[in-house]
Amino acid sequence: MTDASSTPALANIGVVGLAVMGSNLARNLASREGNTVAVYNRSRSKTDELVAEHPEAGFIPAFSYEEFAASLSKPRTAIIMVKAGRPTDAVIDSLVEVFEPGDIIVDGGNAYFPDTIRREKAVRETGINFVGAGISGGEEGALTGPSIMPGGSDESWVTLGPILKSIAAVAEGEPCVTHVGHDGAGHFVKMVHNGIEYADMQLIAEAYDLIRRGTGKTPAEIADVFAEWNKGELESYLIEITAEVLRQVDAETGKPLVDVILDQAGAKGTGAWTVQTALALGVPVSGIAEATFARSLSSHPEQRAVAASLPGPDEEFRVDDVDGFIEDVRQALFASKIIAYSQGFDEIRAGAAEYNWTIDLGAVSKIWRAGCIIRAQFLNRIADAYAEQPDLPVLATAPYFAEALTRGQAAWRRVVVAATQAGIPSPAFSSSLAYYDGIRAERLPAALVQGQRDFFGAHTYKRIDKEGTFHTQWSGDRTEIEAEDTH
Ligand code: NBP
Repeated sequence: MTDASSTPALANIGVVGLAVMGSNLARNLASREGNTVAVYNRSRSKTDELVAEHPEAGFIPAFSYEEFAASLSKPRTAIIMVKAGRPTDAVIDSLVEVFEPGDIIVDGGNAYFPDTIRREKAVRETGINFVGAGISGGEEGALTGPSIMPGGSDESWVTLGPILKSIAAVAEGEPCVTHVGHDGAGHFVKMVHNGIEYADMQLIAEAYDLIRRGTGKTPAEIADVFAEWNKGELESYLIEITAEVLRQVDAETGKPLVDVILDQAGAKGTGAWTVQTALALGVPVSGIAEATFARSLSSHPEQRAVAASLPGPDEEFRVDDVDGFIEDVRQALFASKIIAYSQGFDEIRAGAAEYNWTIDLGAVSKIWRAGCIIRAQFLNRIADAYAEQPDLPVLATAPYFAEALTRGQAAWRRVVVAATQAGIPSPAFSSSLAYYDGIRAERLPAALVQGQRDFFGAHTYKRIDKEGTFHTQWSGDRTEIEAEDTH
């Protein structure tokens, strides 16, 4: 007979790294039925604090990697929540020492997906499963329910799936987690999520700027506009918090807070990763790129100070029809948002093809409906579009989005024209419109670019009227020859 009191309880899940994200995730895990959570942190004080402050969680504290491994039931499953980069590698190396084949190591930090591919490959050789999981929703999401994007093997998903489902946000009864794909797929999708977030935020900021400068409305009045928009097709967390930010008054000066915040936007790098990856994959994510560049432009005060002397339009920008202009901006925002998401999903599709991942784009849109920063009703329409046609080549052409673009394109053009004439920068609005016009164009001036390339580099071209690859002998008699396409 076993004496239960002398058998130490084992945890079904462990968390390594108990700074704000890890401790909140550990508390979230402990609050769900069926979970017992082992916790470990490099410096003991964080572990002691967490355990003392949350006796209700029933944490099993560990003070060495050996103790941590011994406190976990098999297959051992541990989520790492430490600083991305070297600290993550250090923790993985330590866990590999004490774990056994079949155990599961999850990196829940913000890793760059090529690192995750590398780590998965190395850890797999030991027989241990390695899962890179994108976790979105910040501190609050970690505690109450994030959107989770795990990669890794099918085997690890069997054990990990129910645990992650127990802590994820819930949208319309469905947990916001899915097995995105193998090795780095989860962190790849999380990266693109963040890129889309950059575009969404920049588009909202441009809408605010145009309304403010075109109508003279105060930030608090514009907050009302956003609150109203949040009742319609633009309904989303980002629109909701925008209204809150615009309504906020600075206690010290009595001014709108937005007017006393320095206009230099920061970035932690995931937008840049999304754009760099898109460039490598040859996917035009112009909305995300412009949003990322807009943050960079804002953050060069020394350049902005000297460039401030350059001229703009002479006349002050004021619209006659305030309500009509605001509705135009709303339509332009929705149309540009459709393009940003369409481009983001295009990148995920291209990434899946490049790295041999099977990614269900509809499932990805569904797990973004709650818990993460870009959560919105709109994502249901994306899920519908991929349910209808899983191999949809351009998301923006799905019936719901095509109808919205048809309805909104005239307003979108008016807004971009007005912004251009008024000298108000709207890089995300205008680049999204340029993408829209580019992708729908029957014929592009790319033909001329091919001619130029053939002229200076003999890069060859194809013809519209016959098969084959051709080169014109530009320096000689300018005859065309059929060429081997070796460039
Ligand atoms: P931090 O990113 O600030 O990392 C601090 C943690 O890393 C501490 O537990 C620290 O231990 C541990 N650590 C370091 Br630093 N070097 C270590 C090493 N060599 N070995 C073992 N542990 C080490 O924590 P955070 O802000 O809670 O973020 C955790 C992860 O979550 C990061 O990857 C971050 O990018 C990501 N994150 C995501 C979101 C989101 O919204 N999804 C938000 C914020 C953060 P110590 O106490 O001994 O120094």
